[in-house]
This record gives sequence, structure tokens and C-alpha cells, in this order.
Amino acid sequence: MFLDTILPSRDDNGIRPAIGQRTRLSKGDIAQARKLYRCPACGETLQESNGNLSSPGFPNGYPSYTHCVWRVSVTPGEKIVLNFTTMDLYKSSLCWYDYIEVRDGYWRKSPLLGRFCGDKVPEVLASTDSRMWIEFRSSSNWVGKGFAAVYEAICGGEIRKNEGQIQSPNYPDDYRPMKECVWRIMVSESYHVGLTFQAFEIERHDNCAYDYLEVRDGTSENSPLIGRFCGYDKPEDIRSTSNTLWMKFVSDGTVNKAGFAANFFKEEDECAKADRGGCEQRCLNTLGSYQCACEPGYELGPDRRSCEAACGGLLTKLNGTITTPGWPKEYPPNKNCVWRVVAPTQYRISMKFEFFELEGNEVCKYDYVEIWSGLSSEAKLHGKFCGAEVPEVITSQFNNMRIEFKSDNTVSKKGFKAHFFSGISLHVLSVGVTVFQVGWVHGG
Ligand SMILES: [Ca+2]
Ligand SMILES: [Ca+2]
Ligand SMILES: [Ca+2]
Repeated sequence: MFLDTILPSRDDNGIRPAIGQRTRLSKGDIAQARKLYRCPACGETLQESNGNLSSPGFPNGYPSYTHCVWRVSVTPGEKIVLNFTTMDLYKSSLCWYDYIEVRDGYWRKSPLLGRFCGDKVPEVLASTDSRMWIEFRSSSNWVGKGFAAVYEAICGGEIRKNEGQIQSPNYPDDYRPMKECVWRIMVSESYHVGLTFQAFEIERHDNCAYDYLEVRDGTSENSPLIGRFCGYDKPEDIRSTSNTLWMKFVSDGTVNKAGFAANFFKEEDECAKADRGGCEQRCLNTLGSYQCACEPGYELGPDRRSCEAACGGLLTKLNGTITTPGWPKEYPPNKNCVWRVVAPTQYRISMKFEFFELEGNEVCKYDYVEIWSGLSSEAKLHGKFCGAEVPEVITSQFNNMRIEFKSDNTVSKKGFKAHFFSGISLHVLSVGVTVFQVGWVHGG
């Protein structure tokens, strides 16, 4: 309970204006706040999806030295279309004295869409994004009408760009009911349109009868249907057959979700071009890019284009041959090959080099091969070899062997060719020394 002490006098209709913050900011509060923060004395921020604005005093002229700013802000993903319905300002050269300026953005330095005065009604203006800045200034005291305009938020539209993002209106907040947005995407000729979804949440229905996103392969609603999507699973990547893609988002009267966000971009099949993307062996086209690949037994080189012989691997046969990659040609630079030879327990593995030629001398700091007994960190190093001297036959301690070949980034030689043999070890001396002779007993 409170007791009125001071009351404003009644207005012309006999109603006392509300003061203080009883219901909302009063006209007096707003005028005070504007003065305090040096805001324009008129204009406002408009956030509805449509509305109107006009010069002070419209249609009975406007006072001199007036400054008004209107900021129109609609939901992200929509554009603003501004339509002047009346234009009657004092006319001057370059609209020097009285004018209205419309800018494509949220502030006074956004790109200028137009500066107007006189009595010619401007053409319809549209923003590229969801905000518009409208500024009115007068120097003269004009007895004409002033100006009036209406605006409307629209979604969708024609997009001629090679890449960009498309969102449902108001994304990532819920879309509004009863929306229909149509986008026509057009990228450079001879390309395709690629579309990938980052987020997707549209009211679910088995046949997408309520809300949906429809995508078609072409320029119109009669083009071949790629899909009608709803629910919470992101649709697969989409690729058009030509350079156009048609999209329509529809929401019904109830249940709104976050909507969708998708990137579009120009896509080409690099693998269909004459140089197949520079791939030496295989070319795999992807949306927005492509990859090279190699035939079995080969792997991609450091340039991700060429293929070089693969190397290393797990060998479980009792005997076989290993060679440096590219054998009998020079091995490639920057290779790291690891072979692991594993034989049954009781067996020992022996490695005999038939040919050996690596860059380097005793130090083996450029290219080298290392032979280890055992596969773990406790493995025993039998030797680190380089140069042109063929190493002696090496026999493993136990039933496995690890051969590691490394080449640095310059100077390549022919490499090596080596044979390995596995056999059961024989204890021939009473002290238990394991002696091994190549090919003694072949396991079976
Ligand atoms: Ca709905
Ligand atoms: Ca591609
Ligand atoms: Ca080298």
C-alpha cells in the first residue's frame, strides 16, 4: 500500500500519466535518459519482424535541428526490407541540410545504402544481414510531411557466393512458428554446390509433415528432390549436380526447435581433371577437397601426392626376404621402416644380408639399419649398420627380431636385401650356449 502525495495533472483525456517506474519507463524517464547519455532525441530500436517509422511530427512537418536514429534488428538469418511510403524533406544539394541515411549494418559507419532528401520516394532497400541503421537529421524547419517507412524481415533469398553459411532464422535460438524461407544458392559455373551441416534440430515427424528442410538439386521447387529432412540427426553431406541448389525451410504453428546451420561451398571433382589432382596413383574426391591414395604395397610420400613403396610390417613366416623400399632402385629419403619377425617359441631367427649399401660410414648418423633381439624396450641391439660393408649374419636371442631402417632427407643409396631364416635352437654345449646354424632344422 502506498499513499499518493504528489499527482501529475490530468491530461486532455482526463487521465493522469503514470510517473516513476510503476509500470515501465515513462516518457519523462526516457527523455531524461536520452539527455543523460547524449542519445538522439528520437528514434528507437525496432526488433519486431515488421514495423514502421517516421519523422517526428509526421505528417505535419518536423522541427529544425532534429536528430533521430532507428536501429532495426531482426532475427539472425533474416534480412530487412525497408520501403519508404512518404518522402517529403527539405531538398538541398547532396542532401546537405535535411536528410535520411540508411546503412547496411548496426552502426553509423556501416556501408551506406543511400542518403535521401526532397520528395522522391526512394526505391526499396534491403540489408545483407539482420540489422539496419536509419538516421535522420534536420537543419530546417520543414512544413512538408517528413518521411514514413515500413520494414519487414524476410528470410531466404538468392545467394551468389562461392561459400557461406545458411541458418534457420533466429538460429541458434528456436525458430519462429509459421516460417517459410527459400534459399537459392548459386556458385561459379562449372562447379557443384557442396553442403555440410554443422547442427540440425527440427521438430521430428515420421514424414516431416510439421517442420522440415527440403533440398533440391537445381534452381526451383520443381527440381529433383535431394531430401526432406527433420528430426535431430544431421543430414549427410549434399552435392548438387550443377552449380545451383534450392533449399526451403518450413515451420508450422507449434513446437519450435533450434533449427539448422549449414555451410555451402563450391565443389569440384579434382579427380576428374586432366592431372587428377596431381595424384600419382589414386585420387579420391571429397566435398570441398580431395585426397590422393596409393595401391596396396605403396604409401603416400611426404608431398601427399606421390606414392612410394611401403615398407616394414609383421613377418611370421619361417623364412623370407626383406628389402629397403623401392628396391632395387635407390631408397626414398625420410623413410622409417620397422620389420618385426616373429617365430614360434624355441625358434631363433637369423638375418643374412645379400646386398648392403646405405649412406654413411662408421658413425651411421644419416641412414642406417638397426637389428634388435626382442620387440620390447628391453630388446638387445645387435648392431647399427651403414656404409657399403655387408654385416655378418645375425641371430636373435629369442624367437623374435626387430629390423629398423631409417633414411634422412638427402643422399640415397641402393639399400639392402636380406634373407631371414627361423630354426629350432640346439643346445650343443654343456654350458648351455645356444648355437645356431642357418637352416638347421626347419620347423613344420
Ligand atoms: Ca513446429
Ligand atoms: Ca572435391
Ligand atoms: Ca640419406
